[in-house]
Amino acid sequence: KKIVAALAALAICAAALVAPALAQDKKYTIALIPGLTTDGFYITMRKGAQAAADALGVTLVFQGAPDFNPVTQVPVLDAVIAKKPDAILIAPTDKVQLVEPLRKAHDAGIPVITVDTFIGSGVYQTGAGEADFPLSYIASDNILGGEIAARALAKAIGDKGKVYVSNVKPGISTTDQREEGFKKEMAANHPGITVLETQFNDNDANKAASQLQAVFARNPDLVGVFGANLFSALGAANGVQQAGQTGTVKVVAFDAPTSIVDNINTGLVDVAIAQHPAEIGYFGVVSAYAHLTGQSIPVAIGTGFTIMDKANIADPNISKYLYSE
Ligand code: T6T
Repeated sequence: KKIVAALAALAICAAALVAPALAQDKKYTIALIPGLTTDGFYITMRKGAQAAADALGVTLVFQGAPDFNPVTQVPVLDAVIAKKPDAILIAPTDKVQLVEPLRKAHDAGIPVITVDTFIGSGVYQTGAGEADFPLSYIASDNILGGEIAARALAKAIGDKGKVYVSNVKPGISTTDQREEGFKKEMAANHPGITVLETQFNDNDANKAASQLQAVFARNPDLVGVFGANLFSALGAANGVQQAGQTGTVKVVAFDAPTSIVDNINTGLVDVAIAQHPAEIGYFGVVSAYAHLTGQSIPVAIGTGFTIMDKANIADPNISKYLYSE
């Protein structure tokens, strides 16, 4: 009996010694679901996420839909949940429509962190509301981004005239907030500027270009446009060029694909507001890993902007924030 008891005690001690080592050696799998796969913003976010995954010995799975749409994103999310990753990082394509699909992950015990966009109000872990279950929100301050855009456009047009916002579609937290910040700043501090009705392009640059020309046809005194994300901005800029209004109709662009450099240098785009998507991806993976290994994590992490224009775009400390392709 004594021998059995001693052996059992030994086994418990051995297990205690081995268990922490096993926990540390566990290879975590973290899934990153972007808004869409073919967008320099999310491609750059993936790079940052991969850098953190490599540093931490985590397996990163990047899986997304080809367009920015809840109808195509939700099946991707379902497929990811079925594979039971240790954590999910996701840029939800709609504030409301992704709540229930993400709750499935939460109910299955998979921690959820949202990157770039949020669900519900974006204020998580409050115990209030139906969409506060994600652990953290890691993103740019998009209201501030809209305000920066408004100030840049106001400066470019001498603080007077007609402008409008080229936007994706209502319901996306980021682009809704950029429009909100833009309009708030214009209303508060730029009385000489009239903001015309927003044009929604469904993330289709060609549509944004046609809309620019239609708005210009109705308002030949149009002086500026704010493209509220990468495709809206590229499309609006193309529309300005096609209308033969380069330099006359000023363009402020959110996001910084490499093609923006030419557009800035030729004067088609006055200012581009680059986000720091690699930072978002990096801190997304670090936060998920911290949570999985028993650390507490911030409920929100804000990343910054780099404002690009003709005067600074050649500076490597600025151009390093251009997105990857
Ligand atoms: O502007 C980014 C992102 O922040 C937004 O949520 C959706 O559009 C982009 O991915 C750019 O295309």
